[in-house]
Amino acid sequence: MVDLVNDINRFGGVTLRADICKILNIEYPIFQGGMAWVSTYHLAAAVSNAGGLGIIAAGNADGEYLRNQIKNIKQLTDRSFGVNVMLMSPFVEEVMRVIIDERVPVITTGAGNPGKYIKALKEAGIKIFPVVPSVPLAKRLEQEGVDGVIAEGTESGGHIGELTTMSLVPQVVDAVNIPVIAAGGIGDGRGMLAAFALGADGVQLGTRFVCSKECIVHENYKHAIINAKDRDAVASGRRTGHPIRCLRNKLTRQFEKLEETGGTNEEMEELGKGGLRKAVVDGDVENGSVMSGQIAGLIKDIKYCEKIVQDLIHEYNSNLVNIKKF
Ligand code: TUI
Repeated sequence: MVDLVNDINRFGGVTLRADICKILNIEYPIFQGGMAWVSTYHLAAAVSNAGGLGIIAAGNADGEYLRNQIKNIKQLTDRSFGVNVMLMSPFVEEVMRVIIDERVPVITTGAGNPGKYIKALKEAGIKIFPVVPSVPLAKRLEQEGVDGVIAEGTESGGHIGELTTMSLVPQVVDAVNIPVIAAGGIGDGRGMLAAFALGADGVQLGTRFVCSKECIVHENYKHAIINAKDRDAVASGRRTGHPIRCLRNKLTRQFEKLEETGGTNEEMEELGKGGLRKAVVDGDVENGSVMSGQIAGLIKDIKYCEKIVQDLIHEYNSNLVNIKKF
């Protein structure tokens, strides 16, 4: 049974909504996106300590890397935290074993269907929140027993689906009876409020948390986001079936050229190889993959996670009272 809270809906009636804070033992319904190479224990611990759900990304790393990350986060926080599993990783099986072994409280998944791992995770008492880019996958995973879904719109950074957050979230909310977390294009309290207006029970933010003091990405990466304008986060490789949204640079222009000249999927893959590491670790924001959501243009500063979370809540509440009634 999920915990429910009463909410007065727009017709004056009572709507039952999931209380994600109670379910996950967190203070605010704010997830930090699990971003490969970016979401290390430093960032995740800071977000959890600020009252949100900090999430370590396993990315393409192996089980030993993840075990070490989990050990470190446990030194920095007593609060709940999560791990994001990138389902295309060659190490997914061992990563799942470490998650079960270490009794991680909650996992999120991305870039695939986590169906075959659900039973073992549930038996270990681990809560599962997969990212879904569509209604059918949300419904299917609800039937398979996940605890909630993250409806992620194409505004997000990194690997993306087709639908926008505005279209996807209310359709998923209507299709399932489990908590829905909205992701994609949310960077401040107004975005959070909009997500709740669409029926979401929580929000997930990635790009906003990249520009935090605690995030370990190279300073060049953070400044590339801060300097980005509204149309600078572009999607490459839609034709391959695995589109990736990054800030426009030499690499995205090479992708564009390859797409125009009919390059193969293998050529696209080869071009992208190692690109995220190049940007995150080396700070090469011209030749690397500077994964970022469309909301980059809104982000203008580097703040502590505590401040990011507090500002979100303050902006949410102040905008809530300013919204016009008809
Ligand atoms: O996973 C993400 N975003 C990511 S993963 C990633 S890792 C990486 N990629 C390239 C180079 C280096 C590292 C970067 N960004 N977001 C969650 C997400 N999941 N977006 C879309 C999906 C998704 C897509 C299809 C989820 C499920 C799905 O299901 C297909 C199926 O099998 O039914």
